[in-house]
Amino acid sequence: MNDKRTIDPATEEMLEIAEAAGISTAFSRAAAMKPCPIGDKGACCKICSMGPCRLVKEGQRGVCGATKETVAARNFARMIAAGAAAHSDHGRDMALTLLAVAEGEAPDYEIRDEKKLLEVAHLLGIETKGLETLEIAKSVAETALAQFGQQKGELLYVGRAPKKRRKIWHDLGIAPRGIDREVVDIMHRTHAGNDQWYDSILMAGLRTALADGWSGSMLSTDITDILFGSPVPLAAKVNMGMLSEDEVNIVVHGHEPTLSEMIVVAVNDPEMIDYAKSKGAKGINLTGICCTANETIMRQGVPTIGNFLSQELTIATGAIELMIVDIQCIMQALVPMAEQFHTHLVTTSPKAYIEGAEHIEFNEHHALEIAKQIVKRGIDNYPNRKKTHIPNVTNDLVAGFSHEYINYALGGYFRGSLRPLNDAVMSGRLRGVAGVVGCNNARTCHDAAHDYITRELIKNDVLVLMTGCGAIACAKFGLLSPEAAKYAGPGLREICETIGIPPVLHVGSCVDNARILTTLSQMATEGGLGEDISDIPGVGFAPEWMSEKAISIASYFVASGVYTIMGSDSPVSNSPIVDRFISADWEERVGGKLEFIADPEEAVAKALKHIDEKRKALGLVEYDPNRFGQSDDWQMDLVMSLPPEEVNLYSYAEMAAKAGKG
Ligand code: BF8
Repeated sequence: MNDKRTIDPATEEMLEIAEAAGISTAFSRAAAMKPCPIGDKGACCKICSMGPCRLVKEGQRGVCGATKETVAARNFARMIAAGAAAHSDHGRDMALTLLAVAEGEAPDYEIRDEKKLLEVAHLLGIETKGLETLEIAKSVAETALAQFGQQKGELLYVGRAPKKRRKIWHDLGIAPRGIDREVVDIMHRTHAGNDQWYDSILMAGLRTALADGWSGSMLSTDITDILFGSPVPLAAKVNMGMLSEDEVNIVVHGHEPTLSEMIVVAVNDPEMIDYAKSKGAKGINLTGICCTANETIMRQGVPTIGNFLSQELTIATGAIELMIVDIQCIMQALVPMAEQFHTHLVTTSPKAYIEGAEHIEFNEHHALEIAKQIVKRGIDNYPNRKKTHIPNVTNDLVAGFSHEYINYALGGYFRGSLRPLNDAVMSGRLRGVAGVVGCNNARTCHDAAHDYITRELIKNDVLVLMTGCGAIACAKFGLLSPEAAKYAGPGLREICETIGIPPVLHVGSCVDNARILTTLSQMATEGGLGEDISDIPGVGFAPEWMSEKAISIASYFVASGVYTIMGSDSPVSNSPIVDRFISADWEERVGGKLEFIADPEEAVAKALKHIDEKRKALGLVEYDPNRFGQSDDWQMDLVMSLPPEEVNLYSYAEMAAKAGKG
């Protein structure tokens, strides 16, 4: 669909500069190294030393006799387990931080959202009467931590799913028992000589994914909100133009807000700012990359300068004094890139060292002290800055749509409710809803599929919720600002203009996909759209996915009843039986299905068809793009009739003259 390597002008500009200087990037390395044609189809088994076995011929079996179905299913299930482990371990660390705060061992943090603390305590079945805030926090942290080690029964947050959905999970035996237990179950099950039926391997995979979505990630989001505040919409900026020419540029990259929130405090410390000035800078400019950026933009308005595939190229600006990383999605290539410039790279997590980077271990007990020590590294590096090239590219967005805020926006403070959202879908003002999430992938044009799919969805009156690098991608093209309502279909546009929201809502980081589950669950129980998530006219997309976390997310969406489309060819295509199993068979059992569709146009067509079929099954009116948008607002009607590129060209007087109102 797109021969370019990126549609982001800042990334394009920096890519040209890097290539002119002969610097290797993910883009050039992807071009130089084709993906393994055996591994990319799930045909390679390397779980024992008799292999690796490559099952490329019809009817071929591995040395142990494993079929291509077993091999493809094992590979896929292990991707789910790795993704679930990453998300959930992040959740565990959030719970440990909450415990440290409750026990007075993390003095630099506090409980910022007491209301959410009480809600979460209630959801976890904790009696709060007569307890002080920190006592409740301790109980919440301990109960959350116990969910990781729970051995039997089912996880408490399973109770947050609609009743019908829970019954499906119980009947199929896939209600998750314990977060760690489900990850270990997959690793054991897929060891050589164990579970050798693709069906049971993949159903266990769904149970593990559910442990991630409905517990590990959901607890992570909840506890993050308790500690750092539930996001509310705020105006912010995105892309590399937010780097500063005359301040110390410090970048936070990774995932855990425990670190980045403390860096925010450190860079605003007057002592630190004075220190920066003593080195010749005008101040300190903090920006973010990847999901740490999503966390800090939605709570603090810290600008985002890039997503996964532009991380290396931000360093090529020559303007970054310090890049601080914690966990996940951090390219090892940052080290050789930083060596070409003056950027100092600091790793901070005991789980994520990178050879060649300085390691300053972060812990919540001495958080601010360590954060200042790290920030000082950046300030000390400012005098080493040489020639810079900062692309003059920025865009505006509104970030911070927690599910609580979506409730509030639609129903008000006292009657926060998704009723208006359900009504809009029922009346056909909205055709449906979609979650568009996930990464960038060097095998496909950077940001292009996110942009295309999201534009097509909103044009067709589908409200889009976004997280992760996808949200950053669409923010770069203005789709996360209220002005983007002009790209929306007439029904969605009216809603956006009435409430003042963008047609694409930024709901957070990848862990925050749990917010989408919560919203869907609430829509299902609100009434009018069936009784289960699988009844809702909705779809999920991960158009440019690359990480194992994305496979876990997609699988928990499917297990929750959502038709989910991932970009790229199928990683299990070596077995048409397994390919069919994760689509048709999963749909028959759990109501959601997973398809890998590399062509974004085909993906959108299938998604809209699915939404229309769900509308029909619910007995809703057929979607008609001409039914809405005929308000008496002449300005709106006129703007609607203009091509998008002309919308901002006219003054009020010119508009009035055009409409005969002058
Ligand atoms: O967790 S979207 S590239 S940054 S995996 Fe990573 Fe993918 Fe970005 Fe966040 Ni999610």
